[in-house]
Amino acid sequence: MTTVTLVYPYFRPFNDKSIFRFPPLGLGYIAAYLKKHNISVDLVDCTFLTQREALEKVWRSNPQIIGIYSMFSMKNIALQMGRLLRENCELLVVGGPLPTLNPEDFLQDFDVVVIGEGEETMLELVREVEKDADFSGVQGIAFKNKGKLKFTPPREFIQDLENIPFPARELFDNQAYKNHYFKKFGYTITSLITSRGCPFRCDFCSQAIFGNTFRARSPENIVNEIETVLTLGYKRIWFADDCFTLNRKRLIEVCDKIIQRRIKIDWECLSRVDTIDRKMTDKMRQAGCGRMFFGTESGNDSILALMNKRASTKQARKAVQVAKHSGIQVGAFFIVGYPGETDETVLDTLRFASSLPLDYLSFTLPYPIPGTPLYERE
Ligand code: B12
Ligand code: SF4
Repeated sequence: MTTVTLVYPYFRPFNDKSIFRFPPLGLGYIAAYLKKHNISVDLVDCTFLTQREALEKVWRSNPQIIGIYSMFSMKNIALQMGRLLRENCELLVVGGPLPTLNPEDFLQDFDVVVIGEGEETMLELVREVEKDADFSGVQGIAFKNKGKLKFTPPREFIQDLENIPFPARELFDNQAYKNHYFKKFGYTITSLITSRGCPFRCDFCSQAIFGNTFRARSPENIVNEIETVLTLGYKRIWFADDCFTLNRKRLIEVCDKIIQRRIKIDWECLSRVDTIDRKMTDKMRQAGCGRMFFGTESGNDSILALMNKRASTKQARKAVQVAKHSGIQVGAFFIVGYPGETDETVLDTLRFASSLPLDYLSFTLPYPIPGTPLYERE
C-alpha cells in the first residue's frame, strides 16, 4: 500500500504571543480523501513540535510520498522542510495558497506543485506513482520536465463538497490544541469549515484556492460534522468560512438543526457587515453563537471603496449593534496604513473603532499578498 505523509510546517516563533491555533483542515481533508481510497496517510502538524521532532516523525512514518503545505507566511520554512525531506521519499509535493500562486518558487526544491484544491489531485498523483507513470495526465499541477516548467490543464473546482469526507481529525494532535486553549482561556475550541469561496473581491484578499464562487455544504451535513467534533471533547467551534453568514437561508437552517438536535455547543464565526439582520443574529444566539467577527477594515468610506469592500461604515455600525442586541459578542478587524490613506483617514478608523461597542478588535498593517489587486498596485 502506498504511504503518504502530509506536513504542516508551522512552528511557533520564539516568544510567540499569538493566540489562535487551528489544525490544518486542508491537509485533514486530503488525508480523509486518500484514506477513503485505501491509501495509508500520516499527518505531521508542526504547531506543537520542534523542527527536530517533526523531522523524526516524518522519517519514522517512512513515506513514499511527502506533501507539504505552504501559504504566504510559511514560504521559507516550507522550502527548508522540502530540502530536508527531499531524500526521504519518491515524490515530494507542495500545495496550498502560496505554491498555487507562485509555483516557480517551489519547483527548485519540490517535484510537483499542486495548484488549487488538493484532494482529487493528490489521489491521482498517488495512482501515477503506483503505476510508475509520468504526471502529464494529472490536471492542476506544475512540474519540471527536462528543466522546463510545465503546467497541466487546470482542475475544476470540486462541485459537491459532500463527496469529500470530513477532515481526518484523528490525525491532529487534539490534546495539544485542547491544552493550549484551556490554559489560555479555560475552554477548548477547534475549527470547522462549511463552504469554499467568496463572491466578493476585496482588494487585499487572496482567493487563490477557492476562487470567487461560493460552494456550500448542506445544513444536515454541517451539523453531522459538528456532532463528530463534539465527540473529540471540544466545547467550542470556530467556523473558518470566509463568510459564514453569506447565505441567509442556509444559516438559519443550520441554527434550526442545532436547536432541534439539542446540540450544546458555543460557536464563533466570520461575517460581513452587509449580510446580517436581527432575525439572523437572534437565531444564531439561540443556536449557541457567542461571538462573531466582522472585517470592518476602515472607519472611512472612501478607504473602504479603495479596498473594494462594498460595505459602508453605516452598515458596519448597524451590524455591530444588531449582533450586540442579540447578546452576541462582537470582534472587528481593521487595517491601518492602506496605500492611499492619510493621517486623517487613519484617525477616522481609530475614532470609528473606539465608538463601537466592541468586545475585541485588531489593527493590522496591509499585507500585499501575491495575486491580490493590492499586490499588483504596490
Ligand atoms: C484558519 C485560517 C488561519 C488560522 C490558522 C491556519 C490554519 N491552521 O488553518 C489563523 C487564524 C492562525 C491564520 C493566520 C494567518 N493567516 Co490564515 N487563514 C485561515 C483560513 C480562514 C482558513 C484556512 C482553512 O482551513 N481553509 C480550508 C482548507 C480546506 O483549505 P486550504 O487550507 O487552502 O487547503 C486546500 C488547498 O490549499 C490544498 N492544499 C493545502 N495544503 C496542501 C498540501 C499539499 C501537499 C497539497 C497537494 C495540497 C494542499 O488542498 C486543500 C484542500 O482542498 C484561510 C482562508 C481560506 N478560505 O482558506 C486564511 C488564509 C489561509 N490565511 C491567510 C493569511 C494571509 C494569514 C496570516 C498571514 C494573516 C496575518 N495577517 O497574520 C496569518 C499567518 C499565520 C501563520 N500560521 O503563519 C491567507 C493566505 C494567503 C496566501 N496566498 O498565502 C488566507 C488564504 C486568507 C486570505 N483570503 O487572504 N489563518
Ligand atoms: S475579505 Fe472577506 S469578503 Fe472580502 S473577498 Fe476576502 S473573504 Fe470575501
